[in-house]
Order: sequence, then structure tokens, then C-alpha cells
Amino acid sequence: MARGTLRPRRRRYQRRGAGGARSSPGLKGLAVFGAVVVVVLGAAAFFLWPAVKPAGGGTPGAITIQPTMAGFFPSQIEGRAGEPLTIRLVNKDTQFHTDGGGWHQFAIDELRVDEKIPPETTQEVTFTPGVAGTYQFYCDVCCGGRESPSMQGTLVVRA
Ligand SMILES: [Cu+2]
Repeated sequence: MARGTLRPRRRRYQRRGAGGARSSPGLKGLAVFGAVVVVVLGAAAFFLWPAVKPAGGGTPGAITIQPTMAGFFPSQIEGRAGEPLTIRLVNKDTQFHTDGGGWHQFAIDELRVDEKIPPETTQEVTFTPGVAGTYQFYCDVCCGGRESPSMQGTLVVRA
């Protein structure tokens, strides 16, 4: 009984071995398919890269903030004392805004950060907060300026 079941199994194994010898056209097909996949993905990456890459090159690890007429998004960010912090400011407002002409600002008085962002541009600012604490950042060029509670945000710097 045991031998009876073993034999067909062995035969199946041998057939598979013969199939392996015949599989070279299949391998060639696979290689062609692989080459096509590489070319198609390469072309897709080539054409899509401008759409997905961060605007303006972009610093790795940068925190993206979008300043708008309604405030900063996000308005709460974090950093570490002694470590450089890069903020990427993405201003999507147009020059046709009557209040401030589409300009925004990212300023932190205590850290002497003062960046003004023209309409429809992306700008980065890098600074290193030396001391842990909570800092207010604000925009003073639109929507009632600095006193407007919506045009403020908080940077928490951890030790
Ligand atoms: Cu603003």
C-alpha cells in the first residue's frame, strides 16, 4: 500500500523535472515581462515624480504648515532643543486676497524667526531652538494680524 502511493508521487516528481528543462521559453517570457514592468514603472515614476515630489525640493523631516486666512494648519508643532527644525510653509492663497494680498508670515519673536511667504509659494525656514519651552508663532500680515487668535500657533520644544 505504502509503495503504491509512493510510485505515482515519484513519477509526478520526475515529470516536474522534465518540465523544468522545458521551462526555458517560460523563463525568457518572464524576463521580457520583467523588462516591460521595469520600463513601465520607470516611465510612470518619471512622469509622476514632478507631481508627488515636495515643492521646492524640500528638506527631509521638515514640518509642513499651511498658513491660511483661517489660521495655521497644523497650529501645534513640536521640536527638540538643540536640533535644527525646518518648517515648510505652503501658502496656497492667491494675490487677490484683499487682506494682506495673499501674503502670510511665520514669526517667533523669542527665536528671532521671521519668514514672510508670498502668495502661492512654498518657503522653508530652518532654525534651532536652544531652550525647551512653549513658543507662540504668528502671522502679522493678514486677518487682523498678530492679535487675531486664529493667526497663531504653538511650538512645543522638548528637552
Ligand atoms: Cu496670515
